[in-house]
Amino acid sequence: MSKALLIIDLQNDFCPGGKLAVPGGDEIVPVVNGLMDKFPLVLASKDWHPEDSVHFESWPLHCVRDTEGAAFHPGLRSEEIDKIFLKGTESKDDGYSAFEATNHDLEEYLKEKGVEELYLTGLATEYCVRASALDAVRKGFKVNIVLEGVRGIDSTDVEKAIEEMEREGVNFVSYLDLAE
Ligand code: VGL
Ligand code: ZN
Repeated sequence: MSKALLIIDLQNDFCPGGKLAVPGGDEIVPVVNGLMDKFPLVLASKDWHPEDSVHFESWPLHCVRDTEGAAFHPGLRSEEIDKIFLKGTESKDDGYSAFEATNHDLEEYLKEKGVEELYLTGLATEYCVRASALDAVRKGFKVNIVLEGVRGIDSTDVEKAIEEMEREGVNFVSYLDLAE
């Protein structure tokens, strides 16, 4: 059984100084970097919006495709990433889940690679991490979220999202359990 690390939207606009900053978003970079060598496959999603997206009726302008804000955090060892999945790419969709990527089909790709278990990290816990984790369990993958490797926007919403994900069968693990 193969495992993969999936890094959700660790992009400049979600880090302090960015257009839709997640508090402490950059603090997960060393955690994610430290996990990369423990997985045979390292995957990442990018929020990748067109400027005219309906998404910006609900959110400040962020992660516009091909802009600096949509680039990975400069501290991320992005050269270790095997494949990048672009989501939220259409004017009419939000694309919160990595399974909504349009440049590659994530589910198909994981099946091709024989991946049955995912370890999720990234931003933001109650939006794109949540949506990706719930999609993954519903598609039959075993899903673990690395607690130190995620950050959210609002602590009440994060708590609710964690309860919901636990109910749906998402497993929560500590970075320390994976470090040995
Ligand atoms: C996200 C809000 C808007 C996320 C993306 O990556 O969690 N959140 N777009
Ligand atoms: Zn977005």
